[in-house]
Amino acid sequence: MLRCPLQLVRLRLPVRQLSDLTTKFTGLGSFSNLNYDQLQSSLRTDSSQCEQFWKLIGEQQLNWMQPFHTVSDCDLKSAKIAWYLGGKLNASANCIDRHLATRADQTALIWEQDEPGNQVYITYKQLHAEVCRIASLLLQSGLQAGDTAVLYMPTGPPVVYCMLACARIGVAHSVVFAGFSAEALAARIQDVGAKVVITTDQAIRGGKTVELKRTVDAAVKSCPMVERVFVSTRTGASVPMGSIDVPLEKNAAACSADCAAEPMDSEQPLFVLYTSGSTGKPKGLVHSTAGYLVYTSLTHQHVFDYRPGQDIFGCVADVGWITGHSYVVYGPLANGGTTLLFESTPAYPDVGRYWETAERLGLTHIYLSPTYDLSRLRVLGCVGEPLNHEAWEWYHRWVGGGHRDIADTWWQTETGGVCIAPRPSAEGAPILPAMPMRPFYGLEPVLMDPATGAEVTESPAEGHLCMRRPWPGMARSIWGDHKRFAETYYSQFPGLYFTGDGASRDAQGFLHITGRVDDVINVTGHRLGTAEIEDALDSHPAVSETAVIGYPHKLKGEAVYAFVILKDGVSIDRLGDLRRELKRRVRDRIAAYAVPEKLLFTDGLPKTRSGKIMRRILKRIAAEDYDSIGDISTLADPSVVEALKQHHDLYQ
Ligand code: 6R9
Repeated sequence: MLRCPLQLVRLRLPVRQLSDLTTKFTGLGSFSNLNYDQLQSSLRTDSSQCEQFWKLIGEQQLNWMQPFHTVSDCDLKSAKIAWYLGGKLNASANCIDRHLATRADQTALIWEQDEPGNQVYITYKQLHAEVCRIASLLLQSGLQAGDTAVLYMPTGPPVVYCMLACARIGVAHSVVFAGFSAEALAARIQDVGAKVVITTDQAIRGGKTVELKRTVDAAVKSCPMVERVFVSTRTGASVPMGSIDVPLEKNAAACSADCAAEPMDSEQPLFVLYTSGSTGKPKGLVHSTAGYLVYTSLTHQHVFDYRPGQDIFGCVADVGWITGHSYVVYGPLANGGTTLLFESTPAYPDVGRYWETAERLGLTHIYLSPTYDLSRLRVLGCVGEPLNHEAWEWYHRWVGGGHRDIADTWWQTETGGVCIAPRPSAEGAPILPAMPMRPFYGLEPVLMDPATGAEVTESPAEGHLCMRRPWPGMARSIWGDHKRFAETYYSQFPGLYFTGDGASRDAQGFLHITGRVDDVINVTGHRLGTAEIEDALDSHPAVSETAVIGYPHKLKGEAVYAFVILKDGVSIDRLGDLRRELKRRVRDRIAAYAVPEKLLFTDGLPKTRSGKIMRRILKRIAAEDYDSIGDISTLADPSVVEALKQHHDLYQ
């Protein structure tokens, strides 16, 4: 396990030092000569300046088929968000066609296959042809603007072709992470009403094959709206092909490599992406065409100081998550960049994979979730400080050679792109360890006191993180449920977007994220709602009640702990089997990463007299932080706590 850091000492990643960079805008009217602090204060104090700023940015970032007449029409009190009204554009043309005059032969995609050393380079010209062929095929199959298609595919060129092909003809894509079970996939296909599903015969990850087509077959059995399943070839293994199944590449090859990019309204949904919330049903967040593309391209450029034509951007996220959408596909390609498609895992064939890949491909940027590095850090025994701080030091020292910038970026599926990050910064301003620090241009984070509902204005302070001003990249709705959208994000603190995270602000005003304040947990960077897992467990006939929490885990960041009360009369002899059955149920209903690491059978849960489960107490028990359990006298039955502690200790 010591191998990885020792290798790293020898590595010389060509990551550019950013301290000399200027973050000033060029050609942006009166904003051109302002540095970060000046620009932020002018945008914060003057709404018309903000409007003017986003107008110039909108005009500058994208190619418009018809110019917009209204910059924004937002009212956060009523969850109304709209940008660049009257404008028409096409996301696929902005990511491909507009670069062809100058970048036709530049590499757009580098596909880093599962087996190291098999990288494939795809130019903008090739990307254009492949996207057009698939778009033509989708049109032939009867898809039209306004429809939705579900993509259940591994990270690789075909999924990018399909995303951009959908965008080209005005079809909203909904990429479902290829680790989700058939049931979870079916629920998403049904919710979004997809007529078309695109998948892959098999995926290859970490040396193992994953049966994607078979999972789709199981899912579409309960999805009568699906008329066509396109199957892309990755391994070429023979997979069952039914009457609605069509091989993707074979049929696309016969289609035209020229397919017009349709002019779409700015607010036309570009994609729907499902994410977990604090209730059981995943939310399909809807992102727009214009605002999303403006924001992801701008943040990609400024947060990472990306220089097209020179830099190779290595975001190792799976395309099935928002990070993959914004910083593998849309941001880098809108900027005419070269972007990495990483098919493998951080630990295959060994834990040095990221760094070996970075060196072999000459990446200038690497963007990843720190969980895995945290694990190595702990194996190295560098414990003793708060986790985030350690991870930062680790990167800084081993990866950054002690002098390269590390950008801790905070954002969410809902925010579309990075909202808080050390860059852009006032020139020469330091980057502090382990905090995202500064809001992006035009954003105004505020801390709210959950008890009083009032803004916390002093510093240093802690509170619930909200955003006061709208920005173009924010989600527009939850697919099919705008009421839920308004209630989830815009009702707790009227007039503000509520993130669901807690944050602290230091004396200098820099922000640090303290974690979720709702029932969402983060397992190896995958977002999960505890209620989703509870629903899966509760569906078992032997289960009476469950409570699921997240607890700190040295490899996964957080892991799932399920407390389970069985129905009366369940034989104690069945406990071993039940434990297996319950884990299996979570795997089948959601995904392998959602399976509880710990599952404790208990006779009672700590509840208030009104019947509310005190999750705070369960979290303390899971973390064995018994001293801070606090006052339990308000519980309906305080003796439950002692019993749970004993059970937990025995279970270890
Ligand atoms: C992009 C993405 C969002 C949740 C978010 C927060 C956590 C994201 C973070 C961070 C601490 C950071 N999160 N960035 N926590 N520091 N820099 O991850 O989107 O999957 O929707 O997750 O992730 O809790 O609310 P998503």
